[in-house]
Amino acid sequence: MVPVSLWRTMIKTLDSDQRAELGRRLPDWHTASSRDAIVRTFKFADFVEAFGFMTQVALLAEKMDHHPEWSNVYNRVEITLTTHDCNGLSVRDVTLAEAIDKLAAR
Ligand code: HBI
Repeated sequence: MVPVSLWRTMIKTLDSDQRAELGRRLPDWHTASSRDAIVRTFKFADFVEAFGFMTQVALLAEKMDHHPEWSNVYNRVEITLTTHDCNGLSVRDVTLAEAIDKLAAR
């Protein structure tokens, strides 16, 4: 068993091959301008739809132990993903972004 303190330091930022793949794997996301992160804005019919989506993402994030930075204004939800444990984009962000895309497509 790897201790949790060590596990957290084992996560690495994406390499250049993985970054080159981002456009294909996550076409609806863009990279943030000021930091190593990805961003997507979701728009829903109304606040209840937006908040329902956020509730689903929150449960998923807790299950994955990987959490979004986000903001909500009425029917819009902006999600930023980055990994604090490695101070940049990691596979955890890509995995969570793909799972969020699936939720949004339902
Ligand atoms: N969420 N976005 C994000 N980045 C992290 O590094 C992270 C997280 N959720 C939990 C988590 N790390 C744990 O590994 C601890 O660092 C709390």
